[in-house]
Amino acid sequence: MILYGTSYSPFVRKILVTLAEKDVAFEHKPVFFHAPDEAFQACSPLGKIPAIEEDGFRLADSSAISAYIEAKHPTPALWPAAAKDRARAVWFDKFGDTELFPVLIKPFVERVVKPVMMGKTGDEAVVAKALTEELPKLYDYLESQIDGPYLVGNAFSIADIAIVTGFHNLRVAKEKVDAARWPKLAAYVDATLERPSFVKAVAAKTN
Ligand SMILES: N[C@@H](CCC(=O)N[C@@H](CS)C(=O)NCC(=O)O)C(=O)O
Repeated sequence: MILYGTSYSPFVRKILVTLAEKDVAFEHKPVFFHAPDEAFQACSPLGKIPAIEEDGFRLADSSAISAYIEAKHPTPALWPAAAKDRARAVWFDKFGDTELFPVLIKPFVERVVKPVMMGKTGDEAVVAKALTEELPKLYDYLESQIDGPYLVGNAFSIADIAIVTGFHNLRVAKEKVDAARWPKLAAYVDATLERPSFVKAVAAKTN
């Protein structure tokens, strides 16, 4: 399998963690989104990362790719089987991608992507608003959902991957969850980022 996408991307990191958890061999091509690479473009109709190719099969979107890898490499299971657990895993995957990511990524965009990668000035007002107004309600919700090491059932799952992936970018932007206000979330994020699969994914090539 070829995996396209820089490991800076939380969505690419979902797949890097998934492949590490399942010990699946792959070739990593750490392109940036919209890279003018024909083979990558053929895999990603919207130019987004991640995308994969395997034996001529091309697929984009971290959730779709996760479903494919799960079906091909079922052990260890990352998509729970029990009805309620499976449904909650879908919910957290979606929540992570569509609600948490767009806000969690703001400090990284303003403090790393713009100044370091684009030569532009980051906007600290955007960061402040994310940290003080937008993230707290999402953190309150997550704090209410954490009861043990895993978000869903008794095992590490796609729910944990999808929720925690963006917190690495927050760390790189020099911010952390306030452990005094959200103790369960802070401890859960730290412990999950220390999993060998996350450590390996974070060390993967950025370009
Ligand atoms: N739903 C997609 C989202 C992927 C995504 O938005 N990736 C970002 C990089 S972190 C991207 O490619 N952005 C370029 C764009 O939105 O045009 C997934 O789960 O893979």
